[in-house]
Amino acid sequence: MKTNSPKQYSLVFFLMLVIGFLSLQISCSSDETSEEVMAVEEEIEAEIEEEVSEVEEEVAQPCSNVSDFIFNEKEGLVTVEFEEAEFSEDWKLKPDGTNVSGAGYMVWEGAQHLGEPGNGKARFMIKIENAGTYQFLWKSAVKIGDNGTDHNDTWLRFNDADDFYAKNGTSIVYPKDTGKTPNPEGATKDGWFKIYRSGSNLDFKWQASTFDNNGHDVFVVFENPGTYLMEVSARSSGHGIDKFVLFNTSRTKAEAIADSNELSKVTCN
Ligand SMILES: [Ca+2]
Repeated sequence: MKTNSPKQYSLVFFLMLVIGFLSLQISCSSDETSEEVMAVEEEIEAEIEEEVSEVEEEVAQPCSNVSDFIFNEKEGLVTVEFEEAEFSEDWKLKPDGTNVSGAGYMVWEGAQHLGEPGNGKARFMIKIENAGTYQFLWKSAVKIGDNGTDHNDTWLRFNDADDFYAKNGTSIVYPKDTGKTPNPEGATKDGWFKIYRSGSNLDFKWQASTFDNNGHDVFVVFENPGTYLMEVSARSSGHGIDKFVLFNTSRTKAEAIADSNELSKVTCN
């Protein structure tokens, strides 16, 4: 939350004194009509507002610690460079590749955790203004070997959202250990989905599926505006992740993954 600094308060107090003094001068002048007085007052108020907002910009501290970042949804879109989080040491930042954005991509180079989520965790705080159902997608690549079905997945969880599920047509599944059923085929545990990409083209592409051999799209429900936690944890080594988006189902996938989209505005926790 932004707080006003003593400098801001003293400036505002000073400006209030100025406007009070000027108002007094104006009201004492018998030559001015009341319309002119109001016009002058409005002008002074506008100048003060401008001055205050300039000071606010000046004193606003940029987020210096990546673990305090909050990514702000706007018009139904959340767009985040995956490397914009605090990662444990076995996640490596790689700047190579022509099909990536930002500082590069993150890839897990530690031991594989195929059945055990929660290792090598990274956290993203997401601030939602427009409540609703959002689809999740990330842009990822296979960076080890030449098989599109290995080294192609990472764990994902939204524990404090109102719902987290995957859907293919009329089939809806929930992560295991949430009390909700049915659950997908393949790895799922403690509220985590295994999120994979598939296909023989191993380069970065937008896909986030769960449920083995029956790709279900991944959705999160935020029933109220607020700040929510997205967690990622390591599964396959060699799975490189560049960027992710969450998009309100009122928006299209094409709109969500457009390269021209601005990154979500970052505020501090
Ligand atoms: Ca990136």
